[in-house]
Amino acid sequence: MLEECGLPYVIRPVDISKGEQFSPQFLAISPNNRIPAILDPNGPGGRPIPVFESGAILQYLGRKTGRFYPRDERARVAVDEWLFWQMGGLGPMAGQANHFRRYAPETIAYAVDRYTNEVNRLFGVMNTRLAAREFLAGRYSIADMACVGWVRLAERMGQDLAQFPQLRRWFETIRARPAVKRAFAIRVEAASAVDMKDPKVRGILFGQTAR
Ligand SMILES: N[C@@H](CCC(=O)N[C@@H](CS)C(=O)NCC(=O)O)C(=O)O
Repeated sequence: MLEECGLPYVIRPVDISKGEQFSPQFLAISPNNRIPAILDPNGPGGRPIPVFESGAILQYLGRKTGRFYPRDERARVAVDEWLFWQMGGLGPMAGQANHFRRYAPETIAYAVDRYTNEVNRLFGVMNTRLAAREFLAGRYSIADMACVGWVRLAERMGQDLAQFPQLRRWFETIRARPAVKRAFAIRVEAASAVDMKDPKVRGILFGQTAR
């Protein structure tokens, strides 16, 4: 969204494998100890504003810039539907599929099947939706931006886009956008170096309870 809108930004990596998401400074911005979060120095009234949760960030930037988030109520409802569909469905289910397929200490067939099938079902819902329109809510919007990252990782969730021709066409269209190319090219070196088998890392990421 930042690339699409040409907004200047600085990436401040939060190393969640080292527990940086629990620092008081980060929790003041993102009380759920999760990334992403933003700090807009030029928020409402010219004062800084922190925003956490990717859907809230996208809506905020959409309202701020007037781009990719239509003002017309019917069009906005359609964008919200698909944005919340991602936040409550695709994101969490794909996250769990990824977890049980790649990170669970032993293979639990029931969990792998449950979440792999659910991602397959959700990809099917998108595929059907995209048969009659170019993008999820008609025109390219923050709803597409919210979903594309998970579709990009289809293989990790045991999915083959060949089963979903409309979804693949949508993905190729979005991936060809210059702003998306720039965003997908961003690499945070420390992130690729994390050893997900390290017991310390696993304890921080997968052993969380209430604090
Ligand atoms: N619903 C959140 C999900 C964010 C999320 O799950 N972030 C993960 C990384 S992909 C995280 O920060 N994990 C840190 C932790 O579990 O402590 C959103 O859409 O912003």
